[in-house]
Amino acid sequence: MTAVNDVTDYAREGEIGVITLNSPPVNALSFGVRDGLAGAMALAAADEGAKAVVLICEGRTFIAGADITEFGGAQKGASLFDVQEALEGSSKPVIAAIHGTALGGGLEVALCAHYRVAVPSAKCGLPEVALGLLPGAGGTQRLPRIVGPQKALEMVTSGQHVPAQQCLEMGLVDELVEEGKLREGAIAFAKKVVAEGRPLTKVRDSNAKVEAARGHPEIFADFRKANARKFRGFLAPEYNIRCIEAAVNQPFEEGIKTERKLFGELVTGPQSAAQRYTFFAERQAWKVPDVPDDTAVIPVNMVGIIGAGTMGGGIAMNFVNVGIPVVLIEMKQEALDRGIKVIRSNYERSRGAKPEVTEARMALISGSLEMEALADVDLVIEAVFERMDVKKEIFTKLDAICKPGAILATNTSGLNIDEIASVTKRPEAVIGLHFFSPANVMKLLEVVRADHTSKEVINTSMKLAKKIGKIAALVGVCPGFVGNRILGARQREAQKLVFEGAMPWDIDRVLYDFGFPMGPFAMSDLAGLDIGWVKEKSKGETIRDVLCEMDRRGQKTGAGYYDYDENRVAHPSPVTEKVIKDFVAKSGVNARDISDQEILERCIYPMVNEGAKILEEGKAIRASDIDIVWQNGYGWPAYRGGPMFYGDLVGLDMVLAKMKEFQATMGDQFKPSALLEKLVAEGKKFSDLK
Ligand code: T1G
Repeated sequence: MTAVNDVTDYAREGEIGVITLNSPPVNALSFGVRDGLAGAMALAAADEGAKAVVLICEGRTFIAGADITEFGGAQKGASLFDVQEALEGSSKPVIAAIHGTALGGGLEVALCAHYRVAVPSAKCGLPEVALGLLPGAGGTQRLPRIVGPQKALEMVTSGQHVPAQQCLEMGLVDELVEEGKLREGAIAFAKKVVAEGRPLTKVRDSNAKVEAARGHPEIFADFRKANARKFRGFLAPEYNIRCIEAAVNQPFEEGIKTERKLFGELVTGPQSAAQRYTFFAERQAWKVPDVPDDTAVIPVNMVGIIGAGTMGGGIAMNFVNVGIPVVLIEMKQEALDRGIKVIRSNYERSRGAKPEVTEARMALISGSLEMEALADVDLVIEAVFERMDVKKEIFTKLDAICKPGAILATNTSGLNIDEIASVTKRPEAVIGLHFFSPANVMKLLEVVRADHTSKEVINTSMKLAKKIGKIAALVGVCPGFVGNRILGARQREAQKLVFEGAMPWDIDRVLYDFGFPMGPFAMSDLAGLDIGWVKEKSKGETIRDVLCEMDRRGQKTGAGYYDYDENRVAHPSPVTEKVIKDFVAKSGVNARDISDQEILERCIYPMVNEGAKILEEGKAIRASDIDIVWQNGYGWPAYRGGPMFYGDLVGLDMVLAKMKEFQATMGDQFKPSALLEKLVAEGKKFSDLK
């Protein structure tokens, strides 16, 4: 065995040369790995005893892509293309042995081998699109030559990790070997290739599938049309499509040039910078500096949920989905029955639902009208309506009923959890688990740390969040926590802009074009303008009051801020316009023309400023956690990173200048946060904060 470098070694087993990479955590194609591969291939080529070469990785996975941390830095070491040339151009068969996830550049390396074998648990994919990129090492030209253009389009625009069995069926791998016996299986396969004198198949030369698609531009037109809504605002999906088109319409080498040109445009652009930032931000969010990863974890084998309404039901589904039984508590039998019925219909209506799976999950749900039924659960999540007195009453009872060591959690979306905890004798067991509606769908979980919450309870909650498939961020207790607090800043300005002359549909259009799935007024119409509105008490004091008094309560009444046609499509409303103009005129405000740029700045910059205040107060660990909250809970477009990333992008000096300008003309609600002032004074960014 020869150590080529600190992450690569070369050995010979009989007549087979074996290159082994070992570069934790995921054998990413760092310059060290590239150098190692180039060096090992040279050794294998010179090794007369080696009739074939197996490329295998130690650790949890085959190469999981280019080293994302190297992007934007100076290129060092062997180029990936040279490494691929050495593999594909080898005079000896090269077999890639895949376990874990062969992703991005990793799959592109494997596609330069002459054969690929995998264990059944392996997966392959080209997920670069999730980083705002495209497979830049020949993946968009080689993949369609094996799986066909249609499947290649799906794989490069979804970034899906395709299981080994499907890869075998698509021809992406040539053989599945026994689980846990990859090395032996790969060497045996290599010996077979040598013994049978199999050809040095180069994927680049397999043109049949791309040629068959030539003259069928409808493949791409239909694909674009079918995914237009999903890809809206993102550059990378379209660039990936163009590369697959090039694979069909251009010779291989020309296609590679097209791929490199388009890759270059993406990797230097702001969208990929934002999405690469998000990749690391999502991984950082799990890390709590003062709660070491090896902090004790409380076993959670049974969960109690108080309230079987929309939130309670959705929350329950998360736990039974991973096999954790749930006890649902309600006040009345019909409410309990209704709640369980809704859960069942959610399962039955979900895509690809299997009756036996639904039954197994429903069997894990039991209901009771007695809180005492929660005596043995490991975690309770209270999900009842937002009234402090009701929450306190429940937590007082839970404190008496629940076993020692049980976690007492509240799903409140903004009430003071320290106050809730104060009615118990075990405030260290109290934590906020703020799910987002629909709780079985929305990825985000705000884990809210109260003053006395123990590190065990925090670590357990973060680990549990990962187990139920959520993206969690640890936040502190303050009104609205992180997400709703920042939403408040935006909504406040959106409402005020209407008062100053902008129309709801102008504001929605600006935020929709910015990348949000929906603007605040369309969102209000969807939720219903009459949430919290009391007809008897309504005196037309706000525009919303007036609209509700006119029975314009949103989509459900066919009219709200917008008018809705028979297909529920929203249209700017002359009725609402008149209501707003009359209301503004009556209040003596001189309406004015407001530019799209001002609308954007007035809505977004106060969000950045509020985020800075949250960091200042220590209610979030890091700026990127705030961005993770907004991307996964409030529809902030991934290709813009999040409010804090966006603040850094436009320049905190610009944000500060605008906040001061607004403060001077509109008042102290625009007062810049001290942290924002400090960072600008020091010429720093949020991303510089450690
Ligand atoms: N580069 C650098 N670091 C990486 C990495 C990568 N490609 N992938 C993972 N890490 C780090 C990650 O930050 C974390 O670090 C640790 O590894 C474990 O990751 C030319 C341009 C492989 C499915 O997009 O999807 O190839 O936080 O927590 O949940 O065409 O990581 O511990 O310090 O995510 O088990 C394409 C990205 C790159 C795959 C494992 N490849 N990685 O998931 O662990 S672009 C990808 C993943 C490219 C070429 C192009 C996942 C995983 P830390 P983890 P996991």
